[in-house]
Amino acid sequence: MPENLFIGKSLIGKKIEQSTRTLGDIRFIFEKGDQITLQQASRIAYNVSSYLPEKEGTPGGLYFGITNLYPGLVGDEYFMTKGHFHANRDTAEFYWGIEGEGVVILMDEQGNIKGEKMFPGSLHYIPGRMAHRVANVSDVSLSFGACWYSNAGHDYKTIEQKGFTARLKKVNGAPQLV
Ligand code: PAN
Ligand code: ZN
Repeated sequence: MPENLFIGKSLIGKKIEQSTRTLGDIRFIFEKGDQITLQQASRIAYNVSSYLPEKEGTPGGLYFGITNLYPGLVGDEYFMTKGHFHANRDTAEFYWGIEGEGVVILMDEQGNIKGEKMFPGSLHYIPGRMAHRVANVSDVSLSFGACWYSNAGHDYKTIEQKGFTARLKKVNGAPQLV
């Protein structure tokens, strides 16, 4: 038997690491993040179950994770992940949709931005040098898989400072990058 199992949207095993982001942790990514109340701030926005079989930084090793992103809006912006560039800009990643519907937002270092619809079975190749984040545009939770290099590293700072060049908003009931 393998040490870990990947069943539906759950990653089960001995060495699975869990991390959680509350709305309060990620308030800065939203245009109207300062309107998040104390009560809302403790709500979980997403959690990530990861299998990290190599030491962080190992060249060529792989990591595997499942993100579960809850539905909701902050103002007219959908709940989304923080988003990042890989610190090691040359490293690519795969995302794939498992449950729910969302949008993968990809932005290059020049700020050119595009969205790809995510749904069960969708596969998204994220080339190196592309910042990536996912927004949940459905009213159920969105689960997606990810596979990235153990020497990718996460550069959250660039996004914290500059943000993405467009926001995924609910406009007349439908998602739109504005
Ligand atoms: C993913 C992300 C995960 C959470 O595993 O880390 O979806 O998003 P943030 O890291 O932007 O909060 C990944 O892209 N790893 O490289
Ligand atoms: Zn990544």
